[in-house]
Amino acid sequence: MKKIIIVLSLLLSLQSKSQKIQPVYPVPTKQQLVWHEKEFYLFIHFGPNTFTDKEWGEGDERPDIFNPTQLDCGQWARVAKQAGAKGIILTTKHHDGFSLWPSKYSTHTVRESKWMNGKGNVVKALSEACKKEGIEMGVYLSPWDRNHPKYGTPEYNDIYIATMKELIQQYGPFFEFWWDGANGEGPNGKKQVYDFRRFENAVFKLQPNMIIFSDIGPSIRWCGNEKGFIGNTNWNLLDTAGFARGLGAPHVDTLNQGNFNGKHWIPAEADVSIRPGWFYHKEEDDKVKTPETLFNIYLRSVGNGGNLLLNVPPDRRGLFHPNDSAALMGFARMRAEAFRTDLFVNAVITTNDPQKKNLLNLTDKNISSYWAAKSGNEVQLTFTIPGEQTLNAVSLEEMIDYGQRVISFSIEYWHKDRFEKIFSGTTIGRKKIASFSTIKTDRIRITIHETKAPVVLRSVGAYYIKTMP
Ligand code: FUL
Repeated sequence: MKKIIIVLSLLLSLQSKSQKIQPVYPVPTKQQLVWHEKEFYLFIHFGPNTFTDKEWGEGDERPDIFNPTQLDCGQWARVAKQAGAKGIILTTKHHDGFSLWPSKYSTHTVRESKWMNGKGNVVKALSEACKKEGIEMGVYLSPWDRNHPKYGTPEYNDIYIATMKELIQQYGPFFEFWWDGANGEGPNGKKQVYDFRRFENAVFKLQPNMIIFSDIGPSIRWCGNEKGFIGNTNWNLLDTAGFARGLGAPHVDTLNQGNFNGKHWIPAEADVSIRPGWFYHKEEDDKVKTPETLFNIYLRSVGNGGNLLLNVPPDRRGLFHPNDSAALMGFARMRAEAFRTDLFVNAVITTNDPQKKNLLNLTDKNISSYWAAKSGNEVQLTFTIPGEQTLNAVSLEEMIDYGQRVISFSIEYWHKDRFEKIFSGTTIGRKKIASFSTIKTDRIRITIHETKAPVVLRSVGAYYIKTMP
């Protein structure tokens, strides 16, 4: 059996190679491709602000105020796993400079607090909990530090690098490293000139497969807002020439949509909090986003080809509040129900393209098989399903290994005696979930109007989402 599988996959790869797909550059790195498949993971903001009710601490908070009564990183990781999140990114140090592990390079850490008699270590506990649950961990380490006495001097850059090293070596590997864009004054009123080039080299040297987030990459970019909305048009490409991390980024609309002809593959990540604030505040207990709101965010982030980083802040006990956990579970149920039944699974697929082979790769649920058109624009794919079905969403995925190609497409459905348009779209990218008003039909036609090169699609599905926002 094993041999047959090996021969078959060899044949498949030979077949696809014989089609000689010319990549459209830039293309994602292997690491970025792995990142794209994660889709959804959690963010955790936790620290002195949780206890002072602030969003941005001043840096002069007494370490003793950090005193969770029932901290359990196991709960965070279990809930994340049950919610379908692929990992957790923790604010190991926010702008107030307090480190959630006993860093050698700071005197403002859990070690200086009374919590667990100064023996506690949140970073270590979370890294063990994530391993136990089989999810990944990432870290947010704020470059802006309102506590460190060296902040605002060139020496701080060395300290920041040493701190990253300490984190990665002791608690890594991490799937993602998060550089926040905020850059204000330190305790002495000075601002820091960050040496991001050195930071980047240091991280990649320590862990070459790391994904680094900042407003403009190098690996992934900010989506330009904190609402969780990535542009309906979303190019995974970005031009960064003339911009510098920490000193200025392209306009937020550009970050939201990418650059059509961008020089680098820097896809968008949508960071958003489940509550109005990033940190826990009791008075926001009844302002937790509903599963419906979260699902809408999912459609506008993952459904627009990026990843969703959803913040869930633990409370003063050091646990997720029941309202947040309930919303996460509701959100997971909605996703499971929405995408349980793919109405295209048994569809007969036809095309006007000369490439009539491999069409079933579009519905085989195998992300490494694909269908590559031979001709360029106005390529049509018609999906005929056995009997009429009710549906309101079509999901499309490009094989982005070969670059992002589709510029515009539309979806039509067979109504009475002809095709009628139900959706007009622009980019597809890694995933596009096109949603529209509910229709009944036995035929859907997708037309790729404009592409940079013949389209390469790996998946097309159709769904009826009962709770469409
Ligand atoms: C911003 C920060 O200033 C917020 O406090 C939060 O950490 C958010 C994710 O990024 O830039």
